[in-house]
Amino acid sequence: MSKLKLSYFDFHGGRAEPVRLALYIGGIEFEDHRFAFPEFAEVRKSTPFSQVPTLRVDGVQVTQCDSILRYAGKLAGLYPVDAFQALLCDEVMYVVEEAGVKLGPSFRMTGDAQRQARTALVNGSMPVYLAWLQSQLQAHGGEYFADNRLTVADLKVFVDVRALNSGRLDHVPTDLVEKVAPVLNAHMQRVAQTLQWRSITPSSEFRNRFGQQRVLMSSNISFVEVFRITPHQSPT
Ligand SMILES: N[C@@H](CCC(=O)N[C@@H](CS)C(=O)NCC(=O)O)C(=O)O
Repeated sequence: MSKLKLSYFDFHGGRAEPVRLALYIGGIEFEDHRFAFPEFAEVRKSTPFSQVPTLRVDGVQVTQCDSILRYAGKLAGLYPVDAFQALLCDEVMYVVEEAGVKLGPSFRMTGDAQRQARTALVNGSMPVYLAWLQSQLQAHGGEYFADNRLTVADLKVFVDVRALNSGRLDHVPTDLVEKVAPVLNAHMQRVAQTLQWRSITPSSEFRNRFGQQRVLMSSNISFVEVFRITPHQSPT
């Protein structure tokens, strides 16, 4: 099996967290290289676009979080084989990614500028994409976004909704999701339960239930870590 090294900030959110969760759920061994924010200046020098996350696969460096997430999903049995279901999965991932891109510049702002930028999103594009996600979920059975089972799309939305609810994002009301798209909060709980179940369930039983094909190997993410929410913000 390939040797994997995932590099990203040491916090439980952002663009690498769904990848960590997918690998964790699938029992795929990987080096979880986390670094503190002040170390980023040095880390970025070794990346092609001065950005993270990056994944090294047998030493070959790969960028772009959704490409990495799809790869992790394939390894973990969390990405649809069916082309149409894969399309639905990709669509959801891209919508969440685009929302993150819109939010990104506000991390480099402070004070009034940040308040204005985020308030504009809260009153503009955020409810639109949250309501769309909710309608997608409902249109495809109400439990998962694609393939009638947990996929990487669910993990991407899970991390996003958890961040919006967390209070870590100044000027984003913690009840925004509940007001605009409450079904996403129920979905978040469902995914959280899956992660909890995974943390206490022997690998063979877990694979039988979730159709995993790979043998469980050790993982360096603990359940406690998965659910810890760090206080500082991501510089996405
Ligand atoms: N298109 C890239 C975007 C990566 C990205 O913007 N990463 C952020 C952290 S979450 C970053 O490194 N920002 C620093 C910068 O752009 O200068 C991806 O999908 O991975």
